[in-house]
Amino acid sequence: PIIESKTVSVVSCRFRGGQGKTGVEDGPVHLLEAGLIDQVKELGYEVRFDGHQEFKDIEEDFPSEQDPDIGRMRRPRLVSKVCEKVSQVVEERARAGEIVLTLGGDHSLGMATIGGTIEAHPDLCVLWIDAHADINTPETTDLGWLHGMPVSFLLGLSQMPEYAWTKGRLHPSRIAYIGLRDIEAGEKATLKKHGIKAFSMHHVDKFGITKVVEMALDAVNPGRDRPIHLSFDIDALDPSIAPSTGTPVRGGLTFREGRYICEAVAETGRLVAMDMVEVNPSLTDPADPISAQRTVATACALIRSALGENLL
Ligand code: HAR
Ligand code: MN
Ligand code: MN
Ligand code: MN
Repeated sequence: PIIESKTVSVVSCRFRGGQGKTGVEDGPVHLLEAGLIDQVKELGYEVRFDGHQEFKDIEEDFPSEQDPDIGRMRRPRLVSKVCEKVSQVVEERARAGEIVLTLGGDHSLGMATIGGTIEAHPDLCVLWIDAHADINTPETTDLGWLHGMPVSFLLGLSQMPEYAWTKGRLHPSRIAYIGLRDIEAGEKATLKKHGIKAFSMHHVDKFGITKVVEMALDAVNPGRDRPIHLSFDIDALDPSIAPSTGTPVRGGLTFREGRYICEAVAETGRLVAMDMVEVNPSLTDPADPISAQRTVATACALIRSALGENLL
């Protein structure tokens, strides 16, 4: 493979506490059942997978009644504790020089994965592929779910004692979005205020995916020499290809556009970490009995692309 590291470290996070729907904790199980590990080995990597991450203790310590809302934030302590743990695991594996592949679980995990990766790779840049900006703060969040907020913690825009471990080390100039189409007013203001590069579906239509990826990389990684963390929320894709997800939004990326983004990252040879999140196999359309299978297959294909499949 083009990517330097020979080892992909799979961090499976069966966690749903950052949002309200059951089933997203089964995402990793279905990805593994679909043969993801063999698919990655097939590409020439060693794979390190030593079982699912264990959150039982934390979940017992913070059942809903012992984890009251803070402001509008729901299950704030549970999410913080789980993410702190995941962050330490990701950091350790990134420091070992492995490509860290985190399987979610919901996207609150993004604060953990990127928070961990940036400790090992301080000059990190991030591509956040999503229908949503996930940059709400405790002040701007409407529903209070943490999966809509991780970027604000990564950038240090949200600070609270319960989240003291989040160091806010990511500079706003080091993250770019692709795929946005469901952004709240408060989030839009935050993006503008900090000059964050955000490419919505409008930009994908206007410029094409090739140009959009080039502009995104030019913004966060002009010399193509910085390590890249690719945080992929499956809901960035159109619901016709990835229907089994908690907050689908019409008018998303096509299968090829999604794969193109991943291939372009692989081509840089600088991928150090990837997240695949918000796959919820329990959300199936009765009129479309293979919706979960299709979503899982799409997620596997995106991962293979980011690891260099089909690059000549
Ligand atoms: N913006 C909304 C919120 O903050 C919705 C976030 C939604 N879902 C995700 N994240 N899957 O990308 O609650
Ligand atoms: Mn199942
Ligand atoms: Mn997301
Ligand atoms: Mn999303």
